[in-house]
Amino acid sequence: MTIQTVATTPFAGQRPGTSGLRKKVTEFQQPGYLENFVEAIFLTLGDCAGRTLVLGGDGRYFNRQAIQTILHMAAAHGVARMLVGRGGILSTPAVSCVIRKHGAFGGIVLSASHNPGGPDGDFGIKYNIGNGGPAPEKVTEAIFAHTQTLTSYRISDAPAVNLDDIGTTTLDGMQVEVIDPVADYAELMGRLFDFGAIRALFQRGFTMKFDGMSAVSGPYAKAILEGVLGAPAGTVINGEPLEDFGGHHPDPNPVNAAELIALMSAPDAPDFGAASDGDADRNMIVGRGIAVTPSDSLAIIAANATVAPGYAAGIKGIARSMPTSTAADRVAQALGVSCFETPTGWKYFGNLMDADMVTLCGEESYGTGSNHVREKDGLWAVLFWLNMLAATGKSVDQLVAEHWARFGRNYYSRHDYEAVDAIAADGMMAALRDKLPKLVGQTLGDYRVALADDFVYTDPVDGSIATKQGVRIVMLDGSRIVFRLSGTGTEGATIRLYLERYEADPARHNLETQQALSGLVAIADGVSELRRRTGREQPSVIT
Ligand code: VG1
Ligand code: CO
Repeated sequence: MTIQTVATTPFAGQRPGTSGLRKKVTEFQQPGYLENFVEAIFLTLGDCAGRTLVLGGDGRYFNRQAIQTILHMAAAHGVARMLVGRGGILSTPAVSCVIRKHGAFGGIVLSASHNPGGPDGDFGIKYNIGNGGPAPEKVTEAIFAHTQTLTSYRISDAPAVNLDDIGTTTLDGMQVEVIDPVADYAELMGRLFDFGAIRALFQRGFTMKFDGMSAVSGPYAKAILEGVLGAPAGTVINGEPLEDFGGHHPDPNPVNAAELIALMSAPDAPDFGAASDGDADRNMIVGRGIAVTPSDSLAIIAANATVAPGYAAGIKGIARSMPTSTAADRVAQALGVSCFETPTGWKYFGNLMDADMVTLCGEESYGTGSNHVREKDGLWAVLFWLNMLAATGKSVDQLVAEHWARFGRNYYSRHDYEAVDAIAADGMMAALRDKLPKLVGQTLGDYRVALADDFVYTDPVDGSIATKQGVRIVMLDGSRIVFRLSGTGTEGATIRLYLERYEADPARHNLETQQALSGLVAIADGVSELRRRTGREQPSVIT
């Protein structure tokens, strides 16, 4: 044995946020920083003898180095077996899939997801539990508590493990199995969707572009779309994972995926466009000249779910994060199934899926998924859309227009104010919370306030309670304004303002979104004093 015990002191600020610990790469490069957090994970897990863990990341800068550190610490903590993606690569949904398929005890995902990468970018780490999903708050809080008190970490000083060839080696008695990062995931997709119908669609000349944004979805999309489904070579663009994402900001929205949006608006646009994020759990769906909002995408998938073989028996229920539009609620009602409203972050969906209360889940932040794994899943959503297009013979814009005609349209937008002064942002939220009791019954612009609160969630399965999950102002007609502070940013504070307005009348389904929401935007600024308090005239990003 070559296990070293290294003395260390706690770092402040290692509390996991919405989706794990995310910091600047430079912060992670401090000696002991990553090691402390990983030690805290192992202290939380306890005895690891006989256990299997899964390990992989989105390939961003620092990924390879972090994988080696974690392997050497896992060996020092007596883990029996580690399943690692070749080259240290595994998308977030693939980690979830591999944990479940191989009955692993849990897994570690290295990603800062949609945050930029490279030496000056961000890095992240999170722990997933045995159901394949992000650790619930009681686990992340236990990890955080350990980060504040630990005094040493344990690590093997054996040489680095070869990660580039599939096969099994040992590291201080621990088995390291390097696996194909795509195989298990691709096999699962083949069981959920009608690959025959999608293959036939491509054979008929259907055209598509999938933008991997030089992040981890590329290898998955190439293997499945161009490989298994026979889409022409070149269907996947920016398909090589790069350590700095080729300078892309791998967040699939119309602002960051401008290249794809331009392609889809050109006269010779392909039939279908899609993009994914850094760790491949997000998706953007684009038709000719139309980007589908993630909230609508969830609702449309729910309404058409039975076209996919994996969902032919119908869905049990839907869950959406609180700020996500209520479009899915209308579908759930029509289907006679339950719809749950959870706090932001995929970890809140896990219990509902484990208890078989919901099949589909979604977030307005370009996240959609189902109980096939316990993470949101970008390529899964793209395949679902392909399956719908193949089964109905309709175009994206036709499916969207017909959905609105049947259920009405939920105009929806999110305004982000990034890297705002943290004290100003906290001050704004505190002042808003103080105002809430007085808002109910007031008339604001064209609206009457029906409900104003700070969202509290009681998990229906284990009764755990999450407080302060976002200030919401709900109008009598169901229109909503929601304010939250981001839990994934690494600079100052990011204020997210979510806006929603329902329109039943098909004659008014083609308004420009920002125009349709301008009344709510004015009310939001009036109530929060956002502009005055932050000194920002405009959001940094509108999606
Ligand atoms: C954001 C999104 C949230 C998502 C989270 C992780 O969190 O709003 O819906 O679950 O990112 O997504 P926040 O706290 O910054 O609003 V990912 O693709 O970065 O794992
Ligand atoms: Co992501």
